[in-house]
Amino acid sequence: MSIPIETIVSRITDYYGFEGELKSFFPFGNGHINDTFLLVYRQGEKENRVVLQKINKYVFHHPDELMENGVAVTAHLRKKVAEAGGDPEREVLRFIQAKNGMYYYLDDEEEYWRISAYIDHTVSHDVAASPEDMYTTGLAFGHFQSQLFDYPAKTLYDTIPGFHDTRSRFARFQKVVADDVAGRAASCRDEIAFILERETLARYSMDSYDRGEIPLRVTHNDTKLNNLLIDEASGKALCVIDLDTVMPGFSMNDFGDAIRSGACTAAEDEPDLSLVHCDLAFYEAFTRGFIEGCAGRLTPHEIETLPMGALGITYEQAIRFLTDYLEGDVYYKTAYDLHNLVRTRTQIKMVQEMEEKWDEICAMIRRYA
Ligand code: ADP
Ligand code: GN1
Ligand code: MG
Repeated sequence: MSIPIETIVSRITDYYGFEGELKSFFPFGNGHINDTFLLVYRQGEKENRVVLQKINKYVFHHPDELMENGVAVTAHLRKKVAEAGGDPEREVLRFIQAKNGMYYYLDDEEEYWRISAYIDHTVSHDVAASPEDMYTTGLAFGHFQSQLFDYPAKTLYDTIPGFHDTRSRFARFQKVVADDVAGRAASCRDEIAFILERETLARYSMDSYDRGEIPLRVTHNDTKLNNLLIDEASGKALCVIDLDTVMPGFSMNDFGDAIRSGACTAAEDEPDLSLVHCDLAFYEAFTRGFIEGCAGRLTPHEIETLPMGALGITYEQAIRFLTDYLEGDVYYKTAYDLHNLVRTRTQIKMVQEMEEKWDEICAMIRRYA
């Protein structure tokens, strides 16, 4: 039995020492992992908004380590933004410290709750509106990687071990298909076959790393379009959020996940596949921004691997959604029974289109190398 949210909010208010009257609170955002709420306090004319999140313990086994990473990484980012003459309050996520100095509240059921400052007058998109949007998104995610270029990677915890080890995810997928615990395998034979036929895609990133061809960097690892806040007034990318998976990783995966989500013409769960396409104008605009944002730090070989990053991470996402469907929806939030299967199909469609347009994509990347 979980504690009612009203009780949690009231305890949090006290624990953090928020002043004023709690005007309202409501579920917020479109994340698939944590439970997110916006809390609005009013003190006279002033309004204070904060974001409350329950950290998903099924996904993150050590929320204390995750918060230690988050606090350290945001301190580093704040320093970089200040040095560049930016506004750290708007350009960097800020976790709020409770009265006792802790960065989370642990409830009686061992659930972890944290608070971040709400960055107002921003929006986040599930689908990109224009190539120009994709260019600023690329700049932001590339710049994020540049800002972490000198971050001591060894000091970060792996918040999800093997997160983008597609090779291991493939092996696990084979087992999940064989076990078929939810009795759903018969309903998705074509999708299973599509994934099993492409084991080489599962091997690419980890094999490249093992051969010493690509470096390990500090990366975001979850560069989905809606993990970026856009300034409402200027329409420019403002702040990279959802920092729970910032840890050592490959540049191609950050590139890839943003292409997977941002170069797609429809939502990740669009049931009508005729609306789902990989838009090359969006793809190219993101590439231009990303390479510019990385500010010369990518090696020539890393740039060459970017299209494989997009293809590989989209394929990995198909594996992840289908794994969850076969396991009975234990990982991602879902709204209906077939949700994870519908999501799998959009990823498969994106993989197919990237394969069809492969030569064109590689020629485009070469122009930016
Ligand atoms: P999840 O891990 O579940 O994806 P996120 O940290 O991405 O959770 O938060 C979910 C959504 O909430 C984001 O996509 C964004 O729209 C919104 N959001 C989260 N934190 C903030 C913040 N500090 N300011 C404004 N919006 C936020
Ligand atoms: C999750 O947390 P959110 O919704 O931004 C997931 C990503 C997936 C994405 C697919 C920690 O992202 O890896 O790519 O869903 N995050 C985690 O929509 O697993
Ligand atoms: Mg998110």
